[in-house]
Amino acid sequence: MTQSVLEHLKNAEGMMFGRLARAAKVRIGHRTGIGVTVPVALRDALADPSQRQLCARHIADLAVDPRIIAEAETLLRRQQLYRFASSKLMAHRGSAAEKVCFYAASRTLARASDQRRRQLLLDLPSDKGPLDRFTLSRRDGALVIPALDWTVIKEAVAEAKEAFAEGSKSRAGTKKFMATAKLPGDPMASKIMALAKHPSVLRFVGKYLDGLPILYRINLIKSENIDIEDNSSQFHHLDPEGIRQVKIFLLVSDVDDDSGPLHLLKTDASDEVQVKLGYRQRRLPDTEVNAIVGTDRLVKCTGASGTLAIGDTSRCFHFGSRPGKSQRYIVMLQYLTPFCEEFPVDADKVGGKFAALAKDDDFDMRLLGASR
Ligand SMILES: O=C(O)CCC(=O)C(=O)O
Ligand SMILES: [Fe+2]
Repeated sequence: MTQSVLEHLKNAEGMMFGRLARAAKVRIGHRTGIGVTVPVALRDALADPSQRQLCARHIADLAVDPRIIAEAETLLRRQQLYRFASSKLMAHRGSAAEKVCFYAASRTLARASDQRRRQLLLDLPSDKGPLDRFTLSRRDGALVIPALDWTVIKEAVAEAKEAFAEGSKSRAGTKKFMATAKLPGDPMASKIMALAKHPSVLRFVGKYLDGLPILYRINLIKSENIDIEDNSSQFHHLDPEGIRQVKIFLLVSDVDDDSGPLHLLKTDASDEVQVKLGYRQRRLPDTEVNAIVGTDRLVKCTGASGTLAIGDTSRCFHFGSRPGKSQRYIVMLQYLTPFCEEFPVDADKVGGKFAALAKDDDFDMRLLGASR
């Protein structure tokens, strides 16, 4: 056999082995004493001082409370991988420090995607839109932008009103106090999608998330505002998808004190609550939160139709849809980073509601989560 054929066979074998090994996770995983499989890539990365340094930089980037950073750095130094290697465990049971480690490790492992996403953000067409005038600050993580005189928003509101008029279906069994309506016909051609994908909106979200975000989900939500359901999002909570995300709530109807407005507790205050309670996923009564940080830094998301309420719902405690005199109609746009617990630490593909609809180009695939 010639040299090149041998080479070819060796490469093919290597690829095959890689694929098999990926399919049978255990073979490339390192099993810890408590039954969590840590990808070898992660174990190796954290054994390498330069990779650990990169992790530390990503942790610093998050600008979380110094007490959370200190705890995260200790976890990394001790390489207590089982504490943050499993995305499912992290999403539902992780502490702030563990989630910070998951994010930093995932971002370190996906360095190429990190760089590419930052570049794609810089390459966005520069057609400025009104959101270029605003910044979501890391200190607040919450912002209300009163109704702008912008066609893109007006058309999205009009489309949402039509969709709600066509009927909404109750999410029976799950959240009885909320119902959802469908995006019209071809979701990719909708006005709501045009808003969600507008360069000005992506730039705004991407500046906060450090790169082209993943547009993960769009929900048209009608809140009945009649009943209170125990242990629901009507009580203070953090969203489980990761340590950081951005949700944009477009108010379709006018929202005032009587229509169950969303309330967001700014990040600095929310961090204090997390530290004080050693918070892990659960719902908190107002009294517990108020006793720690009061209500000065609670942002009430009211406004006229067309208002944008924006929040990092993974960093900011929040609640909404409490009983009131009127119903609330909103469109929720959810943006994630590819380094959050919604996706395994070593995933190539990520996913999301629109992943299957992505065009065959790098930008669209990354934006819709078809690739990391
Ligand atoms: O405004 C609400 O009803 C709360 C919504 C919420 O918790 C969320 O979208 O994450
Ligand atoms: Fe939430």
